[in-house]
Amino acid sequence: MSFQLSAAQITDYNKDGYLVVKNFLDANEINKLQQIAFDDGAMRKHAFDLNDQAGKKTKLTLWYKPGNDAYGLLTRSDRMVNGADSLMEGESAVCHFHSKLMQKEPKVGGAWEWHQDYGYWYKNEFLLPGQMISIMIAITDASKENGCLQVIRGSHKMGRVEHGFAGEQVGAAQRYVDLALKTMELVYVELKAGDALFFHPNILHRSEANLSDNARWSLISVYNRSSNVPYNEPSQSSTVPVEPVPDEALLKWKEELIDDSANFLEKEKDQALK
Ligand SMILES: O=C(O)CCC(=O)C(=O)O
Repeated sequence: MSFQLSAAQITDYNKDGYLVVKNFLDANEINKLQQIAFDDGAMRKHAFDLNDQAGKKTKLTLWYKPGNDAYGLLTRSDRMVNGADSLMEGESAVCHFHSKLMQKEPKVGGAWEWHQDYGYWYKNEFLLPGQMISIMIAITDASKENGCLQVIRGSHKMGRVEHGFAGEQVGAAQRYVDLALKTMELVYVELKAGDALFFHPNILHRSEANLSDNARWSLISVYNRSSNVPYNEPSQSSTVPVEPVPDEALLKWKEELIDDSANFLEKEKDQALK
């Protein structure tokens, strides 16, 4: 039987704006993903740096079309697609907006300023944030020391907060972050490699620079419902239904290497970073 979130997990997500699923990938799956990711020429070729406010660089590679490579097979796996389907509002087909390989290198990996992902996607003119979701897979352990994600529990219920620019990133109005922190809990989401974090587009989150000796890598896949059409987004992927594959595909299928057919985002020619 394929992966299903429990009613209690769905209730927690709706209450908190995020949900951690431990051991979402088993040891063999995460080993395989690590081996591929750490030595992936296409990921390196298409990686770009994003400066935080302090000028520290955080490296990422972003693509739109999930294929038959290891990342695509994971993104299209029943457990990811069913998980997204159970947590997003609405009923139309689950589509893949984009995925990012986040490469926060030891000592140099920059911070992410406080923001809601919908602070970016609002500008793409998606109208229904509840019909979107991000799933982060920890490829390495993520801890306080190497700059794990921090969330403000329940802040997705505030709705969209005003965003301005913060370095090359988009940042939420600090006044609203400060007010949220008066009553809502700040949570450091520490993850083990293979754990998954589901998070709502309106949850306020950030991460600190990685000043440790250990890299922090993760894959973040974003899903959208086919009926939530963006009116200012050049990529077409977010309204194309995902073709799901069984969870076993990542280990058992003969996968291809990711290549340019994934439709990588090139920072120079595209301003919409997320
Ligand atoms: O992984 C991180 O450190 C931050 C990522 C993030 O905030 C995002 O992708 O929206």
